[in-house]
Amino acid sequence: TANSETPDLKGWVRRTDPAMEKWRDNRFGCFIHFGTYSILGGQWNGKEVPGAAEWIKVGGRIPSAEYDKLVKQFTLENFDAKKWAADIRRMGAKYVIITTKHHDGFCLWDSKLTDYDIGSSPTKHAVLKELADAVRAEGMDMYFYYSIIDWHHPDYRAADPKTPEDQAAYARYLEFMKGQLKELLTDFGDIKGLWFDGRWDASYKNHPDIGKGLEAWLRELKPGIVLGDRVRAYDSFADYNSGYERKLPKTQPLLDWEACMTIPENSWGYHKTWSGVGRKTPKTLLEMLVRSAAMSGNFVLNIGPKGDGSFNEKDVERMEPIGVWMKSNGASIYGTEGLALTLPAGTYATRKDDKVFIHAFQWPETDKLPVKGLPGKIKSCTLMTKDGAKSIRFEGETLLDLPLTAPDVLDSVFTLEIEK
Ligand code: H79
Repeated sequence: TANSETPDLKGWVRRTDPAMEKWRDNRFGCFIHFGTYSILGGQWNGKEVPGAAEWIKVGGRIPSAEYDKLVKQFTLENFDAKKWAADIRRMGAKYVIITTKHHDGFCLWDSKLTDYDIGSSPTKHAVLKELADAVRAEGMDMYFYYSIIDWHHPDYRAADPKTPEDQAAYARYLEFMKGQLKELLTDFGDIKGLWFDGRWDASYKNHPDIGKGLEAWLRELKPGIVLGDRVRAYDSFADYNSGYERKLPKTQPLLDWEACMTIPENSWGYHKTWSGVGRKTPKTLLEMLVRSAAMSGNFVLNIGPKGDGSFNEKDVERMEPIGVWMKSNGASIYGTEGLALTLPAGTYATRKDDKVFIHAFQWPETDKLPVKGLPGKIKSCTLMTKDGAKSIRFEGETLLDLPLTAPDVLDSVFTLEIEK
C-alpha cells in the first residue's frame, strides 16, 4: 500500500493559489506541543517514563482517573501568549502550529462539545485565542494541529467498527470532530490550515472516504484552507505531504512537502530530562532547515513549553541562535526553492528570482568553492559576514580567495546574482 515514502501522485494537483504560495514562501514553521502532559514533563510518580512525553498516559499506563486530575493543575501562571509569539517570530518562523487537541483528547480551548478542556481548568487564559491573536500580531500565520485519535471520548473507536453499536458510536465521534473543527475555524480568527494526526487506527485508515469527505467539508467551510495529507487515509495526498516526521526526504520529492522535527530524539511535549539518543544542536537543526529549503520543502521545528506556561530553556537555547542567523540570512530561505547543483559536501543551494544562495555548513579546506550547474553566468557574488555582505571574486562558476575560516559558525551564505 502507498505511504509517505512511496507517493502515489495520481490525482495530486499542485496548488498555485495565493494561500498555498504563502505556505510555500513561509518555509520555516514552529510546532508547539502543549497540554496537561506538559505538567508531568515525562515523569510519573517520580520516575522517568520511556517514550515521548505527550504519550505518557500510555507509556506510564496512567489510569484515566489519575491522568484527568491534571486538568485541575493546569494553572499556567507563567503563560504569556505575546511572549511566546515574540520569541517564535525572533527565531525566524513564519507560521505556528499548536496542538489544539492531542491524542489524550484534552482541548486547549473551551469547547462547547466537551468539558475535557481548558474551560474546566483553573487558568483564566484562553490559550488558543490569545495565541492566535498574538501570532498574527507578530505577522505569522496560525495553523491548528488536531488529533483524529481521542483516548478520552467514549465514542472514539480505534478498531474498525463492526457492530451497529460501534458504528453508531464512531459516527457520533466523527460528528463531534466536525463540530470541534467548526469551532476551531470559526472562533479564532483567520486560521490558515489544519494539521491532522493519528490516522493509523483501522477505524480511519480502512475507510478513505471518511478523510476525503472531511477534507471536502473543510474546503467548503474555509476556502483556501491548507491541509496536510494526514487528513486522508494513506491512499493519496491533500495539499502537501506531511509524512516526514523526525526525518527529511533523502532526495527531492516530486510534490509539496513539510518535515516536522523534535529537538530530543523522540519527545514533542515538554520533557524534564530529554533522555534518549540525541539532542540536536542549533547547527544540526539549521542544517535541516536549509536542506529542506534546498529540496523545496518546509521545515517545522517543535518546542514543548512547560506546564506552567513558560518555555523550556533548552528549546530557547536553540531558538535564539537560529533567530540570529535568520535575521541576517532570511533572504536565502523565505520564498526560495531548491536548486540541484553539483556542490562540495555540506553545501546546499536555494534560489529566488535571479539570486542563488550557496549555504556552506562545511567550510572548504581550500580557498576555492567550485559550483557546477548554475542556471546562468554569475554577475556578482557576496559572502555574508558579521560586518555585512563582502564581495567575493569568481572565475566561471568557481568562487575564489575565500577567507581561511567560515565567517558564520552555523552556516555561511554566498549570494550569487545570476545573469538572466
Ligand atoms: O504529535 C507528535 C507525536 O505524538 C505524534 N505525531 C507527532 C507530530 C505521533 N504519535 N505517534 N507517532 C507519531 C508515531 C506512532 C507510532 C505508533 Fe504505531 C502508534 C506506534 C504504535 C502506535 C505506527 C502505528 C506503528 C504502529 C501503529
